[in-house]
Amino acid sequence: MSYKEAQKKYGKIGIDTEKAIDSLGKISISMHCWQGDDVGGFESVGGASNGIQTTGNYPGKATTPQQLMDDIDFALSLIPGKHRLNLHACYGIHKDKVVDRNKIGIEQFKPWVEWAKARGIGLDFNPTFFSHANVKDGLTLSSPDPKIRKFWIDHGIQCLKIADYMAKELGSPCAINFWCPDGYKDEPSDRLGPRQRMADSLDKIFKQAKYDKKRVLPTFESKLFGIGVESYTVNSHEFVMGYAQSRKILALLDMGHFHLSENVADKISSFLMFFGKVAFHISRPVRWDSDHVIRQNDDLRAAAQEIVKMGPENFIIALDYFDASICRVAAWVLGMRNMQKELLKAMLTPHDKLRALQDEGKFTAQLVLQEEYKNYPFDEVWTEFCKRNGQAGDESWFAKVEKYEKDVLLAR
Ligand code: RNT
Ligand code: ZN
Repeated sequence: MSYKEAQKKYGKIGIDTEKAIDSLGKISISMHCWQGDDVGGFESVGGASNGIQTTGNYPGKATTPQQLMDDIDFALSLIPGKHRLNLHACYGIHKDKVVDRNKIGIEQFKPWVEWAKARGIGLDFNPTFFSHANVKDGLTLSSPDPKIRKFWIDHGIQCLKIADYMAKELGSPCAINFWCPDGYKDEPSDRLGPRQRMADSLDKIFKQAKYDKKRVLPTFESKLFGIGVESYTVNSHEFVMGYAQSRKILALLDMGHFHLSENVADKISSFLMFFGKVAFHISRPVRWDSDHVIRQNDDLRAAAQEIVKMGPENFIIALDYFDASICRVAAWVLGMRNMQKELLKAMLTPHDKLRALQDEGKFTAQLVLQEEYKNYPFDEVWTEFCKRNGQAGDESWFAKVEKYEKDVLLAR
């Protein structure tokens, strides 16, 4: 089938494929730098720890800022459209001596800002509350030790300054996400204390930090459990919802941070109603892991459908997964394209028509059409979108990654 024929077929169900292609081109996804080196960062060679874990030892990992920048550039060259980069504080670029987290500043992020400026792309940011000796007994901002709390409060304050600098320099709002691993492996005796200390520490950060609220968007991420913190996480879904709502910041939903049988997409409409904007970590949970490379599965489909129905402009869409067992560059490209594909599929679905069937109680027709529309000629529209963005719609990008792997990654 040609694009023209597909366009006609979609036209019959009231879908304008040109409009869909246009809208998809306007969506910038925040690509996570940390897929490039297994959440390693540039402070030490120790790798990810204290609440973050990767598995696998695939060769070719970026170990210097230049290598990571090269890999990101290469990945972006295979993804249609214009996107953003999501940086973590542990990716600061240090000169002779590593500046500790409570002292880092814009100096360590100038090279990234220059990199982004030269490419005309925006940056998002994250304080790094893990992979550090000051994660004491698994706790950061909720630690009973005031010295530990102070260290991490200072880190949060510095990071907000850095985010403000990024947003100002690049003329693009910067989302800064707070995720802390704080929690306990076994039944705690006190569930309230850590949460009170967490709220107090966060309040201190947001009160003391200097940043422009118009260009810096703080988001706060919840989690059900992690490996080693199976019994209690301080920043549970309820805690994060309550804190974010009362402090007028955004709550962030990570698709991998709920019970496996929970429908994360179902949460979006409530978030939108009460926060006005939804921050999202697109990920894929498998058993206990929350960070597999995203696939075009039902969960991603459902999330994309909600995003499109509620208006993509109301979302901060950031990817969050890390797989150290496969080619890291391929993982980036595949995940970004999968997200775009699901968004496009959602744009090619006649939601008004389906909504009317729901309201009229015509549930048989609703079910039948929801299923039949899944097999409409999406690929022709996707290929056209890619073509207009100078990309191939099929898997031919992978041969380029294989060549890059042979020439660049394996030569490291
Ligand atoms: C961890 C959270 C968090 C991290 C990143 C690296 O479970 O999902 O978002 O993945 O900050
Ligand atoms: Zn996340």
